[in-house]
Amino acid sequence: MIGKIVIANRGEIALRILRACKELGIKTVAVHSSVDRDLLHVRLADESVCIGPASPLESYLNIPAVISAAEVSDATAIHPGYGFLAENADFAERVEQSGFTFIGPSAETIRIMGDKVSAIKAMKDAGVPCVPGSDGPLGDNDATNLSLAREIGYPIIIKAAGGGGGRGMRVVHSEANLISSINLTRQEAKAAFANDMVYMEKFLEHPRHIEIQVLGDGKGKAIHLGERDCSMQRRHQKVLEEAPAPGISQAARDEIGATCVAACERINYRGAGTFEFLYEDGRFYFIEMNTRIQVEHPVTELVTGVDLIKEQIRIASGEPLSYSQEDITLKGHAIECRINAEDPYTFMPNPGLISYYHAPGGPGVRVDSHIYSSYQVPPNYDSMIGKLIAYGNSREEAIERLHNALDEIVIDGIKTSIPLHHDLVRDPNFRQGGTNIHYLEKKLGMD
Ligand code: MV4
Repeated sequence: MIGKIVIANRGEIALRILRACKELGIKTVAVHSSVDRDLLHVRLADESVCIGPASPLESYLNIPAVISAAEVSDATAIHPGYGFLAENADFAERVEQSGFTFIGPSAETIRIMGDKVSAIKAMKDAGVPCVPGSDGPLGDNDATNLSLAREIGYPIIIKAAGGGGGRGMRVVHSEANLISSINLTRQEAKAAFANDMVYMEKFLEHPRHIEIQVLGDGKGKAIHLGERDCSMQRRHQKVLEEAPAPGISQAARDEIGATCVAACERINYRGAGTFEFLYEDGRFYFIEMNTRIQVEHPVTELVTGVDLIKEQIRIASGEPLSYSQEDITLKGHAIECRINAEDPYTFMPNPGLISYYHAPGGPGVRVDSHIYSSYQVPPNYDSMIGKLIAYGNSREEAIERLHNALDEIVIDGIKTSIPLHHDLVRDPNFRQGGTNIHYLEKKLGMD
């Protein structure tokens, strides 16, 4: 087993990784920016190294600084968390070249999934259902592109191969706008991602966003841990996630899960991963694969009983998976609210001093957060300051526990998204379950 891990992240996920390391008896090194000296995990880690100033480019994204911290502390592995360097193939490569273990997939896998055209090709070849589309990059022959779009049928969507997560895409409703939209998306993609490759898909108008969690051992064995419904979002920022997804039958879960497992086994996938699907009219359509641990991983942990961070570390240590597919059964229901330091309705970031914090509790309540009374939320990073996760034997019980926990939690001094969550848990359409990706923006009057 790995002996000492550099936690190359901050905030709640750094604390989550630290807790997993402590359970496994692994020593920890916190690397942090100058404004992050007082983070909870920095205080709790065995060692800490300041790797640069507040600016993320000079600290958490500074590859030589992170690798140097591993060298000076004599660590053996690096956990990237999510965001920052987590899906940077060059980082994974340099970590391994420097003699450390990258806790995640191979650099090659990260590179394939980072290019959405090659990710879709790999998954289509492995039998994963994809959105009808161009089956590869668009060329520059206008007549060919026009006839392709006509075959697929409008509306269609043009996406950048280097994009993902909502960046670099454009919907086209009629033939008149196709060529200009392709050209515009190509130009933007070239500027934003230094890659002007674009592709075409049928635009699905009212899908849900459902994703499958997988674990692979890197030696041809993989399992899935069911799905999460992440449809409650605004401007591509997830607001609330749940597992399992309302209305998905065990047969449908088994089928799409087995398809994802077969794809992972075929590419010798190593570590934790997520297959993102659009789900519409009872069918799954693959759009992207994430090669990291995700923010919303706790809902899967609560319904499966699997500690995903400990599994990531075991896999990186070369151990076999702790579970076979038959060991994975879903029990109960879990819902996560992302708590951001922001105005609940304008979503404007609102960093500052947390003058007082009181944590909620009781059966089925989990809080993944690094905040404490007198913690100063810095303005330099993502505004998420924690996650409140409720578990129950049924979805109804999870909602009631979430509602009580939202009543109990107190975060004074800054604005947070808690009032929005309070509104959502009482929303009849949310309580019904199965709302699509447009629901929240419609509710908030954004269109
Ligand atoms: C789509 C789509 C409809 N049809 N692709 C947005 C984020 C990126 N991961 C893919 N996205 C979408 N791709 C086709 N063919 C609608 C979206 C989309 C979306 C997807 C997931 C969650 C939220 C979303 C919000 C707007 C659009």
